[in-house]
Amino acid sequence: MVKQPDAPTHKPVALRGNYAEAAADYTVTQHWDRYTDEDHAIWRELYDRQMRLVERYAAPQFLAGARALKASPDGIPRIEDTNHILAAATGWQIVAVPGLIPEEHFFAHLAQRRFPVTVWIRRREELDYLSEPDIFHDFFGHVPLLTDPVFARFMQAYGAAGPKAIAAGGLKMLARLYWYMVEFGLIRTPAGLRAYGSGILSSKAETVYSIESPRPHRIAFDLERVMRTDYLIDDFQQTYFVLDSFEQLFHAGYDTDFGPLYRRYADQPGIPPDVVLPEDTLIGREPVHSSDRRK
Ligand code: HBI
Ligand code: FE
Repeated sequence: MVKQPDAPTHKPVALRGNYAEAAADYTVTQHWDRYTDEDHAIWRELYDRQMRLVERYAAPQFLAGARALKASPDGIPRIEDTNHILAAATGWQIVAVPGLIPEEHFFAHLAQRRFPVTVWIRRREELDYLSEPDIFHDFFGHVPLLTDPVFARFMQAYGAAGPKAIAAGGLKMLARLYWYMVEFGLIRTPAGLRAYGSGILSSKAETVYSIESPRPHRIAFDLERVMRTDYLIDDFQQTYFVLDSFEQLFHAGYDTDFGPLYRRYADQPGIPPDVVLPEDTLIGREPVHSSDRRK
């Protein structure tokens, strides 16, 4: 028997969702009444253990958002129930999708302040890790920060940057920005380093690892550095980039013309994910005091 070749993209060969009933923009009906008792039990288990961890490890803006959403301790949330809270906070909406959707559609939703949330939930054997986003990752991990006005504006600007990146051959570089700053971002707070990335905060083990472990590099955010750095999709990150504030991320994303960056770096090999460069500013794990924030 021959070994199946690797998929040509970073996406799994076969996606799990049911795309047959999706509309042209890839949205679907959630069909909340079709979730089983086991589906809701898996949600509760994930929710309980993760809520306890984020109290200690998550950025205050994430926690505030999770509380404002009353993010469904009893079972899988109904997507429509959240939309009036999000709409009042930042004008965002969430829409149901079957799973990963093509980049151009993903960008179009974000640019219109709609966050695509996968409808299915992982199986019990996959409680700790799965390679595709499910509703726990998308809803618990991503939606709370959409209540933060500054982060929400960054997400919209990110979506709006998509078509130009595709046209300029810069998709890989733009995707790195999402990976490091939306999925795996850390932020400095007066109480110490905290996580806000959804890939971190929807994972029990990586929530602790990202903040406590001495192993990964933690490097002060620099837009160009992030957009040049390759990433690992199936292991804990070897490098996390650290923000001073969401304003810093918003301004980097919004005020920068990515065109020259794409032209300079799109055809160059990426910086390996475990490398520290001489110009990097390393961030320690100790609490940050306001007097030494910008050394
Ligand atoms: N689709 N549902 C969904 N969720 C994602 O996070 C996602 C996607 N499609 C494309 C994509 N992410 C990435 O390629 C972009 O961040 C670049
Ligand atoms: Fe995600």
